[in-house]
Amino acid sequence: MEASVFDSAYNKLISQEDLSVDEPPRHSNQEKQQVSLSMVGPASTWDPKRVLEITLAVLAAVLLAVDIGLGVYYNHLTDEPRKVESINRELATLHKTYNAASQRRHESQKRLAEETRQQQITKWQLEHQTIRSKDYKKQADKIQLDIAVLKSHLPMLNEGCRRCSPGWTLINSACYFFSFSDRYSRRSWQEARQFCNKHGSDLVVVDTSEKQMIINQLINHHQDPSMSITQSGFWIGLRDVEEEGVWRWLKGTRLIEGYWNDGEPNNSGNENCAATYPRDNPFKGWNDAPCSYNLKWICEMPAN
Ligand code: MMA
Ligand code: CA
Repeated sequence: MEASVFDSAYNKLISQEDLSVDEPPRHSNQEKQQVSLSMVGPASTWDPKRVLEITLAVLAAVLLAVDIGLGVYYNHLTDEPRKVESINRELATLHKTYNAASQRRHESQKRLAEETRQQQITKWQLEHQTIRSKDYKKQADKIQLDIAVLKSHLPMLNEGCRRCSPGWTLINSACYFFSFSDRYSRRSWQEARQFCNKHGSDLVVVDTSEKQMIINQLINHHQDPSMSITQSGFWIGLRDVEEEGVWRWLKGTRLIEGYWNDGEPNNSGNENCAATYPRDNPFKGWNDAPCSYNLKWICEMPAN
């Protein structure tokens, strides 16, 4: 279209020339231009035809440049929607990619949170198990200790089973019977002695302080707090029946060292039989009591 604008301008010029010059058509176009220019201005050194030619050429070049420019601009304009479309498509793709990445990020975050939680639980579990294992270790140590103690008792138990009857206690190669159990009601000195004799033994002879200490310890341990002190004595094999104040063991040997309580023996009433009572001080365990009193008793026999 720019070309047509150019053509019309050119034709206008030509027609103007035609109006002003009426000459036969022996002139070329160049000649026509020169003629018209010579008629427009005063005489010049320039060839008017040539000037016109150059002017037209310049004009044509300018128009061509404008045309090209406009073409380029137009192309540019017509390109724009395509570019926009392509950008839109690219944008859509980017959007999709972004969304997908976002989704993956979100999922990763979720997994991370879950793993973090799992890790925390594992940590807590470990903590818990550590405490438990410490407890187990403590228990195991205690069991080990218990085993050691029980093992140390084993020879004694074996010896006890082997050398004393059930219910009898082995102390330094002798078997002792204490009528701790309620099955055995309290008895007089004589009845108590009969019980011992029936079991191949006799009332205990407490002829060493070691014996007195062990006996005191055992009867302290089995002491019935509800029982009055008068009833809490245990008959031993010691009497002063034959001669008042002369204390003899069962086989007649005289007492050398006694473990009497303060003020005893006092023969309060008629007290010819000796008993030992649970005391803090084992050396103050004995008292003389009436032989008819019902008390508990201790038998003794050599171990088998
Ligand atoms: C008291 C005390 C003794 C007496 C007995 C009799 C517990 O001791 O008086 O001398 O022989 O009682 O049970
Ligand atoms: Ca007494």
